[in-house]
Amino acid sequence: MDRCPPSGHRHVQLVERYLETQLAGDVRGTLRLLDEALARGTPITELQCQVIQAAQREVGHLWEGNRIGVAREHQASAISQLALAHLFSRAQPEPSRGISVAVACVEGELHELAVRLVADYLELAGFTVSYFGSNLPTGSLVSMLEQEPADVVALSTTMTFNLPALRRTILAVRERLGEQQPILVGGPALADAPGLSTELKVRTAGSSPSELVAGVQAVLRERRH
Ligand code: B12
Repeated sequence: MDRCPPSGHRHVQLVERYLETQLAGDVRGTLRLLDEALARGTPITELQCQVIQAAQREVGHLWEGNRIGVAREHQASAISQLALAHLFSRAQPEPSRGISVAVACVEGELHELAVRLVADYLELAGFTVSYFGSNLPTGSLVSMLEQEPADVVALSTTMTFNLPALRRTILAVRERLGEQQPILVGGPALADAPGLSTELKVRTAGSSPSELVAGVQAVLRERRH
């Protein structure tokens, strides 16, 4: 499966055109760009990872530098959300691995696109994904997992100020579902908490499709030992 190189990759021009149409608020133009790339044989994971994810990071830089306002960022991100759904509907998932993964942002975390991508990557790689989106109250997650257990729980945290919520969620899941429940954590905030995974006995994983799949496999292997 493809890795997700941060820069200097072969889709630089496509990222520029995607950004341009996205920032112009041109929904159909953005989807057309993706369809044209698909018709040229570009793999869907490359479009998700090396085009849409790369463009979103650039949107962040523009926003941070006050070169676009909040309304433009919201519009651009909404277009990327639609673009991901568009690609998902065209993708052919790998055969089922018979492994279920519950995917959610911790309580208070609003960065849904990150966790949407995680869910899409895993689903297309053959995992059975239950996707719970952003800002999931901890109690609701735990009740849901009691009703519908998942082989792996994958939790996303973008903002550093949501790390206490991540900690609470891990502790609540372990309390109600047992110490053996495999938990995978990820998202930009984890870079600010290097000791957290060892302390709470969870596993972190990177952001590319291959790193995510390897993360789920590793956390399941660890449970068996
Ligand atoms: C869009 C956006 C928003 C939107 C989100 C809308 C949506 N539907 O998702 C909204 C407007 C809600 C928002 C709000 C805020 N945001 Co914002 N946002 C962004 C932006 C521009 C893009 C995010 C995105 O889509 N990234 C693309 C995703 C796909 O990439 P990713 O996050 O790296 O995800 C990958 C990995 O992290 C990993 N991963 C993620 N989760 C998991 C989980 C597991 C288990 C694993 C293994 C891996 C994994 O895999 C993912 C897929 O490959 C970023 C810029 C950026 N650099 O990302 C800022 C950014 C993250 N936001 C930022 C800020 C400051 C905020 C606000 C505080 C702003 C405010 N003042 O209100 C709030 C906080 C809201 C909250 N409580 O969570 C800062 C954070 C800086 C920091 N670290 O402190 C950033 C970096 C912008 C910036 N450069 O300043 N934001």
